[in-house]
Amino acid sequence: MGKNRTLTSRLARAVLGLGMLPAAQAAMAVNDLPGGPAVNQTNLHPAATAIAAELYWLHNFMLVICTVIFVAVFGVMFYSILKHRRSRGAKAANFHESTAVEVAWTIVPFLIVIGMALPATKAVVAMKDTTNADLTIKATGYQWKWGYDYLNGEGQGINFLSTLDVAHRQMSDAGKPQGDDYLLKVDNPLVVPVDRKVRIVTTASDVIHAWMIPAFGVKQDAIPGFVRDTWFRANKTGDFYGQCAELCGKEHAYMPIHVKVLSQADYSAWVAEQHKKMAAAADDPAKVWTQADLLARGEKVYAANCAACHRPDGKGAGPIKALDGSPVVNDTDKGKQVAVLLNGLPGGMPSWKQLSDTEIAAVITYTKNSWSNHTGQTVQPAEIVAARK
Ligand code: HEC
Ligand SMILES: [Cu+2]
Repeated sequence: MGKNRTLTSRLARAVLGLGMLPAAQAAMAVNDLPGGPAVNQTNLHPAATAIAAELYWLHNFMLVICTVIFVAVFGVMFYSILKHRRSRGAKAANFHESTAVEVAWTIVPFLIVIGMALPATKAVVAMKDTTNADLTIKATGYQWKWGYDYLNGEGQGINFLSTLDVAHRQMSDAGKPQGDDYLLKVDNPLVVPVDRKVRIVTTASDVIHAWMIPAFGVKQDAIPGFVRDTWFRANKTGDFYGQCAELCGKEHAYMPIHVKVLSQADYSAWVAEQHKKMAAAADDPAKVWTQADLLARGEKVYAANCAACHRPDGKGAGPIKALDGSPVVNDTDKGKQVAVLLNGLPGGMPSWKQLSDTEIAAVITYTKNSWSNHTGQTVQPAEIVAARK
């Protein structure tokens, strides 16, 4: 046995020209990557969805049928060839127009095909049923990265690009692969909740790519100008990996897919964090806004924070001073109103310094250009930043 092994492995190495293999292997210990490829993996990935489990079962089922047919057909063939060879004086039997044989070789394959097609069709139909999804995410293939847009469900509005980790690209350039997730690590993984039906809508912006996660039993082409879809419902939390599965150019190997499956609570927390980040990014205080954009934003800020006291028409009531026609609001010195908003007033006007710079700039611009106020002035977030100091 031992001798056999060394012989075959030497043979394999000779055939593959990999005389250096043992040394290279010793240099970098690689382990299985949960949710990704395993060392010396020969079978399908362990399933993380019901569909993948079904595909795994179908694969084994077909393999068994094909093996049985293979053994039976070749068994009979070789037995006949050997047993009834001419040197032994065998005489060929004549089956010409044997109804029994013709019926048998029509019915038996028919039954086998039906027996394989029925469960396979059931699985394919289930794979194509993308209705009633809890979450819809658009995956866009780019040369060479993925873009994700959360279109529907919890997390709607989130979008980001998912690109191969730079360190991995450098390892590849240097020819020094390292780590179990080599060429599978991205900056922003796709995050989804466990036990929810996630519909992935695929498309591409340049050439054909394909979105594939083996553990989910999902592989769908992403075609420019077309929209395709697929779905999965992960039944366990964890990290799952795949790659672009359509040769899409010279960096095809560098656009991996990493899906992070979180518990519902963790997912909600992630969504809240993303929304906060997006709001902060949108409120970049260095951004210079057009007056129209400030007015539109300011109208919302006013309705949410000021209208309760100052009334939607800006007329105020009693001790709450009118903003419509207010000397402070209409003053050519914008700093006066900025100071009121940041510090409040003793007569019951609260300080609004908890609002973002953009929100304060927008609501001031709005009050300065609404109702009978026509100052034409705009206040940019940068002016609020300066006033806060
Ligand atoms: C809780 C009620 C309340 C809310 C909410 C409120 N204000 Fe006031 N605001 C007042 C009162 C009361 C005064 C008068 C205070 C004084 O004169 O001492 C005032 C005064 C002002 C003044 C000065 C007006 C002048 O002519 O002197 C401005 C400007 C102003 N508010 C803007 C805003 C804006 C913008 C918001 C929304 C971000 C807002 N206020 C929200 C109660 C409120
Ligand atoms: Cu691709």
